[in-house]
Amino acid sequence: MAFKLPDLPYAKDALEPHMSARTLEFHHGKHHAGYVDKLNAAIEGTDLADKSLEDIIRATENDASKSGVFNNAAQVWNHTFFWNSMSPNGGGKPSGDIADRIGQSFEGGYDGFRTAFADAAKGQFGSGWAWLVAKGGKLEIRKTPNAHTPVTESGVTPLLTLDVWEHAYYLDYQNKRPDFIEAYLDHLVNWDFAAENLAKI
Ligand code: MN3
Repeated sequence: MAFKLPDLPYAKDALEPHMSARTLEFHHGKHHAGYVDKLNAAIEGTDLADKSLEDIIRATENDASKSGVFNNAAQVWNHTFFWNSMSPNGGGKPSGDIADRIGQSFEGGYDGFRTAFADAAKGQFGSGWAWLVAKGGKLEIRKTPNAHTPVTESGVTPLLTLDVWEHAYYLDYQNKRPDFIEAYLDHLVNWDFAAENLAKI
């Protein structure tokens, strides 16, 4: 069964002015759609065709002969997770259980989290992703290059992500990745989604 491009969880202009409808037209409608199409073409007629997206990602991560499948499958997963990591009502500090966990996990509490997340997002050289993940009851930060994803890391549950490929911010912020990261943290980050992911563990 072929994978489908999921709808955005909000209108294309719902994240303006922090992320433009034009960015989402390209990023969701062209980039994410392209990963879905290439994944479907790559797995058609193979023994991966009836596997879940997560199983395809895990099965191909360390197989150089399947890097095309891995890259497209992981990018499909990462982008769907990224759209849900943002909300028109997002941004700012979390509350409730996730706020408590951040307080327990990062020196300096929310400010410590914010610095660590922004540093990971800024420090990812070239294309990649910054993540908030849960591991063994604590929250941690990850950065991953290109399509790589903590989905394959044992005992780790992704809670939030930020796409730091240039295609995520170039139309709105040009080369100013730090401004994009600030906008995500101040206005877009979806703590309700992070809380849902944490509650499923
Ligand atoms: Mn992207």
